[in-house]
Amino acid sequence: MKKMMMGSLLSQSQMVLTRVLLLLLSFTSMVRAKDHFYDFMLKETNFTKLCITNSVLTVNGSFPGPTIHVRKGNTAFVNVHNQGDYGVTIHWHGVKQPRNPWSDGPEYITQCSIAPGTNFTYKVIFSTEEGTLWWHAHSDWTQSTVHGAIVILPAEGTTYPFPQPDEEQVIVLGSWFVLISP
Ligand SMILES: [Cu+2]
Repeated sequence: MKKMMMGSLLSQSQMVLTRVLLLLLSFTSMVRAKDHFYDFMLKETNFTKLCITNSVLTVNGSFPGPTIHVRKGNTAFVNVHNQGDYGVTIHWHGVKQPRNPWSDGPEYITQCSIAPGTNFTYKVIFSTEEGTLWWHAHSDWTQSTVHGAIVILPAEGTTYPFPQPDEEQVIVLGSWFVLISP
């Protein structure tokens, strides 16, 4: 009897262990190679350009902000942490995102702004896009400093419809606003 109880206890613990292992395996297979994860920290940062220092809203302290690198058919999860003073959203310019408008980003059209001290994770689905697009804040003047490039390479195993360039360089053009007192 005691032997049987020991045996059933052992098989129960083996079953629990097997379930835990299966759960871990299913979790790791859910994190696909096609998924990319970014953290965007929105915060005020001092920048000096044209001999003038301004405190401007930036992503991860850089201006322009970080470049997102994906392949056609990939998905990017971008967790935006708003450590600034104003509500803000991020728009993924030119990304069609079929049946996923909730991550498009226009403030008060598809979502409320991300309030200071809170965060929001965008699920950015790249379906047919290829080439270089950009992302930008979609809240009043914030887009003047909160923006960056999105580089979308062809799907794995395919190429652009032109010869491979010797080199690629991302250039982001932006404005630097200066307040001039009368
Ligand atoms: Cu736009």
